[in-house]
Amino acid sequence: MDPTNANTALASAFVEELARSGLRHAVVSPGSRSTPLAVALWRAPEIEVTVIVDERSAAFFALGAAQASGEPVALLCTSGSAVANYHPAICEADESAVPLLVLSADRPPELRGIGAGQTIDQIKLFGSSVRWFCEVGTHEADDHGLLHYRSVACRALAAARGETRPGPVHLNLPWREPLAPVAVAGAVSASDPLALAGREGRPLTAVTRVDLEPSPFLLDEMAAHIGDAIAGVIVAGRQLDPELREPLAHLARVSGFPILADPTSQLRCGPHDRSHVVAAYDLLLRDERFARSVVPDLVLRFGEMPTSKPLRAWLAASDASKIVIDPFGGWNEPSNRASAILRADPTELAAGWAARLEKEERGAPERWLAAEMAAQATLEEGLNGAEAISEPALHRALGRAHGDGDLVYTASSMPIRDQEAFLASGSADALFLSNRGTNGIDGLVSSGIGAAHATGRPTTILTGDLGLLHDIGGLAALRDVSTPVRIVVIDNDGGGIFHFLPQEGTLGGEEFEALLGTPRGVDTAKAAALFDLPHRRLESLTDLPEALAAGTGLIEVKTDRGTNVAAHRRLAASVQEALVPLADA
Ligand SMILES: Cc1ncc(C[n+]2csc(CCOP(=O)(O)OP(=O)(O)O)c2C)c(N)n1
Ligand SMILES: [Mg+2]
Repeated sequence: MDPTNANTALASAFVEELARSGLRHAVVSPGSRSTPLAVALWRAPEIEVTVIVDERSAAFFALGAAQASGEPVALLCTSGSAVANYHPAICEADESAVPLLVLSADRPPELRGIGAGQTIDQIKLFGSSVRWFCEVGTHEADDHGLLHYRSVACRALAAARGETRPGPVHLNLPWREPLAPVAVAGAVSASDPLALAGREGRPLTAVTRVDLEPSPFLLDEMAAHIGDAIAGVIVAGRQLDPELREPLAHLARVSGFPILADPTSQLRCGPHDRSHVVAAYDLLLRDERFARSVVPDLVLRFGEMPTSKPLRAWLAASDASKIVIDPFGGWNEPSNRASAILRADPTELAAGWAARLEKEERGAPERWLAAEMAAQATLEEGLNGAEAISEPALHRALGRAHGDGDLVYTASSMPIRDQEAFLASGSADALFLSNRGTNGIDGLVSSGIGAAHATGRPTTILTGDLGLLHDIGGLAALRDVSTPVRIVVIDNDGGGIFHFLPQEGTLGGEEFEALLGTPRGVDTAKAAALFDLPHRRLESLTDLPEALAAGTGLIEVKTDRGTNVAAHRRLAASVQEALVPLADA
């Protein structure tokens, strides 16, 4: 505790508790009102501080760091509109259950609402997006005040880590002058040792986690259902825990269920047994005959609902019993058709069910696996070695280029959809992340850089050109990051995704381009130059491994919005053709 004055005492006691509760990373934006906390964070040896000027980018950087590490990251900014810039990332953290601790400095109550400057109403600014809001208040550095700050720090981190759902927490902290650490004699009047120093080496109040171990009843009951199913499937959507791979692969093997694995489930790629992984489900389920031939009677979904529209429609159309495994207490069920949501640890469920079913191991899901093989062979033939760079071919090539330990952060819009449709299953032990809570195209550059920084993993960010433009200032954070961060800019000069929508046909070409296509002619080379970053333009997909190996920089990949839709349709049609012999068999 720093007794220089009341503010330093309260701020340092607060930060002491954060550090003792396990906080290791804070992202701070410059400002005066936040000085007591900024200095306390900066001086805490356990906490690494990253300084980012733009609060919107800072919040996305923290979001990426927290998502990739699974640990809460603190954000600190000054009062006023600065705080409001956190809002998009807070929405994403809420929807994606990412632990963030948002600390907004504020003016004290007597300076609010009177035109005192740089003051807005910060109370509950983020509405229902935060797990907990607390107006921490103004306090003396007495026993009561110091214990309050210590206690709020412990509680805030526990709430961010999840009780039971992780997410953002907002603490509003007003400070009176002096904001700088100037000495004020007699400012600390506390005498209780607990208020003055807390507990040596551990938090004032340690908080245990909610136990998610499944009951034997749940394991027995569901194992029986799984054993009874004749056409079950496992849907693996976005989730971050690589520990789920082995037990889920085991469950697939003994149950004879395929795993329809979104890349961000971490199940599509990795060193685990991928014998039951179906990567091409999006293309396969576009074929109505195939979709009808694999109507499921039981669906076990781990992680979020994948993006694929054909998958969603196929699931909605079936009468299967749909079981959602969602440990976090959210309502992760956009179809409104689930028959149960199981609140238990996913790895323990998968392992427990697999163990119970082991004795009656079933045959492999031949129809699915044959279709997967046919689809992958068709994609390989159509895309591997393709002369021209196309968006599907790029994702195929990226799949071959990702290495063990890599982190891949993929933008909403077409990159995440193409990755889902075209990335083949492979052995690379990479971590696939995205901001699919709100599907925003904002903050992607910052999120990816934050994730790289927090994990030290070589990182590949996949973004569209408008995605880059949206968070171009996020590139500034690269100056403090030593890990390689390759930013692949899929440059189709505008919003390629909109060409897949009915608006493309119903609006006139000019209107479509003005309102949706929105070509902005962003010159990736000049963007790189502004931040003094290496830039290279990819002329052939065979150069991709070399471009990635070159380390931090922007890799520009030019594609064409105009021909992209037709290329997608051609690939889907050739996959359907490849399925014809299977249907006849
Ligand atoms: C913050 C935010 N603003 C607007 C949108 C709507 N939107 C979805 S995709 C898209 C275009 C993205 O273009 P680009 O990043 O170049 O990717 P492409 O579609 O070309 O793959 C827009 C504006 C959004 N999802 N998020
Ligand atoms: Mg684009």
